[in-house]
Amino acid sequence: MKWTIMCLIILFCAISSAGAEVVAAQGFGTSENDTWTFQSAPAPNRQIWWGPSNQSVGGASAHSGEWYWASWDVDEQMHSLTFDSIELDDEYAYTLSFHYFSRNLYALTDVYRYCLEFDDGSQWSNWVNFEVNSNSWLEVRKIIPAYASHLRLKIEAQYNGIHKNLHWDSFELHA
Ligand SMILES: [Ca+2]
Repeated sequence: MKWTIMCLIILFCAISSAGAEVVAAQGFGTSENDTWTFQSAPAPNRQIWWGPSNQSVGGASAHSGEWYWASWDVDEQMHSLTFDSIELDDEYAYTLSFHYFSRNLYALTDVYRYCLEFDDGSQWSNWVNFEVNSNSWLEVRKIIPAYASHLRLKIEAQYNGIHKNLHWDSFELHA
């Protein structure tokens, strides 16, 4: 009996540690783990701040490491990060997590949202808004449904105002 329980515990630990494997990550630094590539539209711009930063922008500093993706007063143009589609193996259960920091966004006029899609298509329709004024790093954590063949992730921001920010960091897909 004792031996059976011991075996079960060892098996559980093995499964648990396998479940912590990072499949893809992006923390905007120089880590070799930052393998999850993405497209930025427009390209990073330091006048209207949009891009990696290792400095305080609007009261934030990096959630992980020294770097994060910062935005500040991006004005009328839509800004987006589109992460490369990841093909999923149906042997595994996946969880996506990342963190965001928002400040003084305004629900009626601003765009501050992310979209997850689970196919390899090109439509973006499952938009979810961030909170408008977290003033701290909040985690988004999603269990990827079993039917998903791919994971696609896009983030959008459009807001005007020198007291407004929206930042991201610590993107990780676990299997
Ligand atoms: Ca980081």
